[in-house]
Amino acid sequence: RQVASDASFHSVSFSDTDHPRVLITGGLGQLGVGLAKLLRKRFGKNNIILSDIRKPPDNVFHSGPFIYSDILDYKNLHEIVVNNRITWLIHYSALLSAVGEANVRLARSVNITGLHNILDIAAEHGLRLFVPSTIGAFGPTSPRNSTPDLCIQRPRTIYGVSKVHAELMGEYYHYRYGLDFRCLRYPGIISADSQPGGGTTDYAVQIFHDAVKTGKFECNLKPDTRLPMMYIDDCLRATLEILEAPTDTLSMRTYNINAMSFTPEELAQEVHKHMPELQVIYNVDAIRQGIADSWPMNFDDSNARNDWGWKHEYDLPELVTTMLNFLGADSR
Ligand code: AKB
Repeated sequence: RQVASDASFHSVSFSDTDHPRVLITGGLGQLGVGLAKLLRKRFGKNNIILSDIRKPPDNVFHSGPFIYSDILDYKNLHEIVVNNRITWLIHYSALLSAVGEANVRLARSVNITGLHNILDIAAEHGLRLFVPSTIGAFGPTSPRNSTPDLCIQRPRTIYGVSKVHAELMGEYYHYRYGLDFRCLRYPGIISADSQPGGGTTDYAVQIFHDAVKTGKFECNLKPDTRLPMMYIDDCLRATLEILEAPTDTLSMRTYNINAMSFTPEELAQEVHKHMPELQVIYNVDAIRQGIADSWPMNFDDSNARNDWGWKHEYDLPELVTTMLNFLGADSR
């Protein structure tokens, strides 16, 4: 764990030292690039470092600092934090719900062992740490309509179990070591220019791509499966807001946030208003359906609204119009 004395030679150089210096792990997933863009606007391009174990596409590589980081490699992570004088860590690396069930060992290692490295590094260097949690941190014995911040959490996916673990460990480190841990439970996030990977709520992204490309959509959940959802711009803004919230406004360290709840049928009806020719068929995937049936249908985010002023901007009609415009559909 020794860092070479000339390490700063290899580090990304910063022009603006007044702002936080942010490392985003899992940066090439659904949310990292969008969050980096938002944070770079606010804090300066060079203060935000995206990281992942994958090779970035050209446009991402040229848009600001990118670095290789493997959250399972403590030394690598430690060097990055030291060499780049990181002050905020945003931990997006995780396997999502459906893909986690297909690979429990890998999910356990990335989502739990990886988090332990992140927590230790954040505590050791006094970082502000943001870790997203999810509606998936609840389970069949949680109240589903509506689900408050504090209630029974007995998820039945490795993803959910790892996220409850992250919430509890982050809060424990906060109370035990003073770690500035901040956590939002995201609903299903819908984005046009970045694809989610292996989630149960992904149908609500796929429908737009298929509607525009082929005019046909095969849904892997039942038509009446209600889940909380949010447009990506709201999600990224909420993340920036909790990161910037003054400490004395936070009565908790883990908050539900929400924007809307809908079923596949309701989403399809809204898309039909713009594209009446869209064909939707239902071909239910038992694993995904089982997961969705154990998750909240409506999410109570009143604490986020009261404590630090959370307010969503996109509801269902706005979401559908925005997605179709973005994907270049002939919106009527
Ligand atoms: C998933 O479906 O696994 C994620 C989530 C709701 O956390 N999108």
